[in-house]
Amino acid sequence: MSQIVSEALITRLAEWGVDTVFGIPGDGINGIMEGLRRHADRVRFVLVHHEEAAAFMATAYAKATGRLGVCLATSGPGGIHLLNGLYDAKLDHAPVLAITGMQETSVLGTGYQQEVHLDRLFEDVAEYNQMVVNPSQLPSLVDIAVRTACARRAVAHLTVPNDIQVAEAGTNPWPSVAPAHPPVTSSVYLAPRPVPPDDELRKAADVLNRGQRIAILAGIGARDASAVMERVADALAAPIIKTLSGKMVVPDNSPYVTGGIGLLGTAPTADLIDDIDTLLMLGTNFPYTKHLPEPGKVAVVQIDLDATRVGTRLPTDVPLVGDVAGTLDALLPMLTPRQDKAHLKKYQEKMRDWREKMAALEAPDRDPIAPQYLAHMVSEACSDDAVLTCDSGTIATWAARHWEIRGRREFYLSGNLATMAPGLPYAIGIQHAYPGRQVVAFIGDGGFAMLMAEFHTAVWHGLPIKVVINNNSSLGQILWEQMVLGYPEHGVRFGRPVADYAAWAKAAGGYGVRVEKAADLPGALREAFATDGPALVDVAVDPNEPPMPGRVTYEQAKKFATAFLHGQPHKAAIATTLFKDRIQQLKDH
Ligand SMILES: Cc1ncc(C[n+]2csc(CCOP(=O)(O)OP(=O)(O)O)c2C)c(N)n1
Ligand SMILES: [Mg+2]
Repeated sequence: MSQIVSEALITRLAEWGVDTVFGIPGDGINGIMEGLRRHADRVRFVLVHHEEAAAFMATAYAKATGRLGVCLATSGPGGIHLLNGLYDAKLDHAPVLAITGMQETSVLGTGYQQEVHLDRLFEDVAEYNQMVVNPSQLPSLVDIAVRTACARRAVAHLTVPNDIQVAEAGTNPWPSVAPAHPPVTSSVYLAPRPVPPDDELRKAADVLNRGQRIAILAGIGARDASAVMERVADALAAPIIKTLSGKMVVPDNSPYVTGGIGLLGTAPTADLIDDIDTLLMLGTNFPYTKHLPEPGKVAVVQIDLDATRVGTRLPTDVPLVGDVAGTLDALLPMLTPRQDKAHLKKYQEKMRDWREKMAALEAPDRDPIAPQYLAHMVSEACSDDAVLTCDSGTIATWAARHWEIRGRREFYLSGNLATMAPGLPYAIGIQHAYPGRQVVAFIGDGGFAMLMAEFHTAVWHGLPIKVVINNNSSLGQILWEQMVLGYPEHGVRFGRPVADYAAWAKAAGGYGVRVEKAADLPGALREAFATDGPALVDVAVDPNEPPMPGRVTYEQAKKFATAFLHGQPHKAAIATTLFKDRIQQLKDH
């Protein structure tokens, strides 16, 4: 039996090392599904419930493994559903290939059923974006698409019309008129690991050696550089600040770490940013420039693999384009180790205070359950090599501050798109990549409700993910954002009756439990985490617990008060929470 084009597509992906494709079939990709069926021994198809989730799974797979993630959707609506997940990949630089179907070539342009020109729709999201119109374009277009996705750490998109999918592989139905021949290509890609030349390193070393009060700002681009980064921090007596996406790059209990930056960051980081004269930026494109030092106030050395990112956020004195670990290895011997560690010690003291303050907020005796306590207990329940996935929302603040990076733990969320709902599909994608590892989704009730059907996906694929819902019955993050603008909350609390997510977990064939009392939480988590299959713990937390910035500004407090004056509902409960924290803080001093 001769091969169809879809087989050429799938077997070439297998040659690239692709073993998993997440997606949903449809009449626009029946040929591709046949290709997958014929080669199921090499590439497994993971059926899911929503294409958006398939794209999130491919993105998480790519983020966690560093290898290509692949998702598949039918023509028209299926492809449209992929978009949000693909933008997540684009903005967080995850290499992802999206494959979609297209109407038969004979009807294109006739307004045929489901005729959506996905190649045009994906123009903005995809770095490489092609419709296959001739069988002889494969496998070359697969090679170019995959290589582009890997090299640019971006989204590539191939859309294949129905008739081409089932045409005989390698044939060309048309007479060739130009002196052209399809190129014969290879399924090869080698990641560059550049290290800047000595004279550039020397310039960076000079700036760093001159610095009196230095900080390191590390992003996810520094994830393989953790050991050498700590040695550099030691030599320069420089505390390390971590972006949220870069939370996993250095353990939270490292003596150098001052935790996160920005609204969900720590007070010591905010103080440090005000204090420094020199900033060493490593593998980060942290976008909230308001939380960085005033432009021109500090000397900046920035190391990034991507030349387009160096100098993007702050005026940069010494740009270094290179692999972060390799560049730091080469830079370290040029640095003069400090004898005076006072600057570092000052922030180690501040971090001791901050950790005590966070521990006080994790108090188990609060009722309703404090989200900080929940995040802390999840951290306690997780193994030292657990992977935590998280959603956008207040949930990200709780995870940033109260879920500890230690051992080989990893942490993933939608960093730059900051979309709701990736946590659950991320966990599924990562559990596929690492079957033996503990993978926990710590997510909001709003985010969970968006893609909750994927819990069922986890059950029938036998993926033992654990899902913990920080259930405040609201779009908590937005509630607090509205108040910080001085506006009373509006349209952010979910109505009654409260949905029973534990019942849904059970109905989907998994384990589910609802927790409403703090005393029940440790046992419930222990039992759920000990379950062989997928388990869900739905925890009712205090909806009136604000994710306070590390350092509250006068302006923020004033706006909060304005919202109160203008009719903020639940004033009493919110005031009690704020007041309780204040008392706790006073007690600490
Ligand atoms: C797809 C999408 N819609 C809306 C938003 C705006 N948004 C950001 S966080 C948030 C609330 C999320 O609610 P939930 O998942 O319950 O988390 P919580 O903030 O309550 O912890 C919203 C609506 C978004 N980021 N993404
Ligand atoms: Mg919520």
